Amino acid sequence: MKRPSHELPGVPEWGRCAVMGIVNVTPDSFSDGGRWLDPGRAVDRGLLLAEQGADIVDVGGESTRPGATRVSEEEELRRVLPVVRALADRGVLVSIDTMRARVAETAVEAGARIVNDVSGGRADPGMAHAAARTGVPFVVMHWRGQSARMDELAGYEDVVADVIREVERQMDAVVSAGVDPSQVIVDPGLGFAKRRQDDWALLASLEAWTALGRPVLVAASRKRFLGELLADPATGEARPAGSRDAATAAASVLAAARGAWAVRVHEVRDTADAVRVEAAIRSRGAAVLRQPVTAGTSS
Ligand code: PMM
Repeated sequence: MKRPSHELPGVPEWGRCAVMGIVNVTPDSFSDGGRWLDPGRAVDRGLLLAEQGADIVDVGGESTRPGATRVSEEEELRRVLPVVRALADRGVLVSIDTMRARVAETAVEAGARIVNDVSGGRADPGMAHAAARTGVPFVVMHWRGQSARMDELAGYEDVVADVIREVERQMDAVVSAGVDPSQVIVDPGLGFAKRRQDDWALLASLEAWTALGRPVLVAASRKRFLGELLADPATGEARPAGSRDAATAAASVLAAARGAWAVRVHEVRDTADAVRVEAAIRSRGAAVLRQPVTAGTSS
């Protein structure tokens, strides 16, 4: 399958699936809550992810795990701004993961170059206008409601058709608010108001997503459906979040092979290697053969 190519202003075209590394500056995210709450540690983490092959570092200050309660805007700003500024100053391409217009705009002023809104502009009525003013690419993720009640909202007749229809409606809404259509990135929102079978069906339907003609972001990393797949056969207990990275890399590289523009992951190294392997296979080694080869090295 030929890889769709997309020009997003201010964002390079890597010629392969991009890798977005996650820095959650939160005490309560589902798999890494509290680890990067200190701004200095969060910046170091972002720099490490970039060194390991992240093309983009996604900085978020509010957990969206099922059942999470919201933080204040002031607190969210306090968490993310120093981290966005420091990473951007060091040349990292930063996306800001927020549902709030003011956080998005302030983060772009501080150097963020993509706005990643898990609500696709639905949570804050000012978001689409703010995203339009910033002029940076805007992620429209499929979303039905706040995390505190999103599990109740998971009901579909045909999950792929329903989710795509709802995302298309939201794309129209943000474009009506002034977002340039060429700046829209779409995301099926794995785990957000989805049952596990919904997540698998969405991952199996990436062709329908790329057919929207927009870059597709896929964020399977460490999510519940992977933990349930890998449940302990003896106890039935889901695999803990921190032990889902091999499954994440597998899901991510398969998404890459089916045309995902980017994959969003907590641990970057394996996925960064895997998307390079995928690109090398797709190009029959052309990308690799352009690199200098040292004679006699076969191991
Ligand atoms: N998932 C989470 C947070 N941000 N952004 C996008 N675009 N897509 C997602 O699926 C997504 C996201 C929740 O995961 P985390 O709490 O581990 O970051």
